[in-house]
Amino acid sequence: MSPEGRAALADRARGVLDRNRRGTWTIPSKALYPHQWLWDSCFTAIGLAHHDARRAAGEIDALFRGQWGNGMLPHMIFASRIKDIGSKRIWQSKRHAQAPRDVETSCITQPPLPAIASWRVAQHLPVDERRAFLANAYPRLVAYHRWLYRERDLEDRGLVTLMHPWECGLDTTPPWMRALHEMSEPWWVRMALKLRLARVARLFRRDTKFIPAAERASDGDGLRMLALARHAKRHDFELRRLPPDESVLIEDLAFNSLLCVSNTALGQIAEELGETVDGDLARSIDLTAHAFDQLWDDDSGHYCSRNAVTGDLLTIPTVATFFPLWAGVVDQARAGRLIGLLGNESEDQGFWPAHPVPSVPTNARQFQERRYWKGPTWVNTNWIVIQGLRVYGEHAVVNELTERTIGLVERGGCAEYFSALTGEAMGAEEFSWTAALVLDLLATESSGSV
Ligand code: 9WN
Repeated sequence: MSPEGRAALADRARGVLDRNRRGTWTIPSKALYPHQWLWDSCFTAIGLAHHDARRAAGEIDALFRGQWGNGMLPHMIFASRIKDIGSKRIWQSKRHAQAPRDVETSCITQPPLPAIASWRVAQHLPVDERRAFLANAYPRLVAYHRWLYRERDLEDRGLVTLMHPWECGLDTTPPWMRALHEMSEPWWVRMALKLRLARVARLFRRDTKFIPAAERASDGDGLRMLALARHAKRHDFELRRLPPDESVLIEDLAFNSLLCVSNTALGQIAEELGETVDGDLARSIDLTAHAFDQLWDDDSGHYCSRNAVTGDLLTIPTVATFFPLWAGVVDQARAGRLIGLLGNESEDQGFWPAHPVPSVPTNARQFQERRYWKGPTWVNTNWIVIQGLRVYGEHAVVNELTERTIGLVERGGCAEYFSALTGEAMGAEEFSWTAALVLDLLATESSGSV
């Protein structure tokens, strides 16, 4: 792409982030996602940092509005002026003593990117502002990481357990959806599915009002996710209270990989501030760095999520298999197997179709070209894969994947996701993390620091 083409794309991306701005924070997209989401805001801040570091810092500070007294950062903070009663009713956060009083939030979390985003944003701030920003963020980040280990790693395995697929960010990813199918369903879900009433339930869904139903969670998956949220609510969203045999409890690969990267960022922030991460938190962080061995399936040559109750690996392949690379915890032999799945030379093209990297490999039985997290290519997951390839010095694949990702957005706009087969743009339009991460890719590429 020519320098003019790049500048024009950066302008378009900045335009999306400006239109999606809501005061101190940014919505993921106008019609479909009018609130603040945890990992979306982190991606947004990472991209914004190149152009407006103060706004990027404000984006992260705005996330702390939602922090619970126990340290949890919720996956959503609701915009006060938008009704969205259906969605708020799932949570009713103000019933919880630990929840903030002045904003409504969800009661579960999302991939723990805030320490990573804080560290990256800080690099772009003037020295005095940088220190003040990090000094404010640090205790909040420590409280969040402590909450993750205290409340979600009950057996000190170094792996955090999730109670709902909305926590993993890749919501309808096949391993989670299979686990959800295996759970016994409440009578109303069974009845709705049997009588094909799920279509009626669609009338109450927000997403299918804006996006074709074939590109979103299926009716069955949608109902089961709703039922699981209600189940978690009955147990106050507390892992220690959830009955293991009636719940879906997963040590999620994507989440734990990002936690591992985030732990490193937390350490960097501590060092800059002259602080030390110690005690239980330091011990847990060390356990996490060594826990990925348990998530490796040698037969398939993939990393997997694990059922936290049975210990079974969930072996359906997904893009998350590449995430541990970013954490730098993969030995050379395994890294070689994983990286061998990417690039023009790869023998197995499932993860390298015309528009890589699909959320599920195209040759897997579970691959669905158009459906949300069951096949399409997403810019945020490509960006994560690129970070991992950089750690392992794979410059050729980094450049190739960066070019292809930028190309998808140049042709299709800042869409939520893209067909891995045709590159067609799908999902929400003007999607913030697509815009922000393309800005980051363009900036990193032009600085030559691949
Ligand atoms: C539920 C906002 C969020 C993303 C998630 C994505 C989707 C929400 C939804 O949108 O999830 O949290 O309504 O489906 O799966 O990763 O953070 O963009």
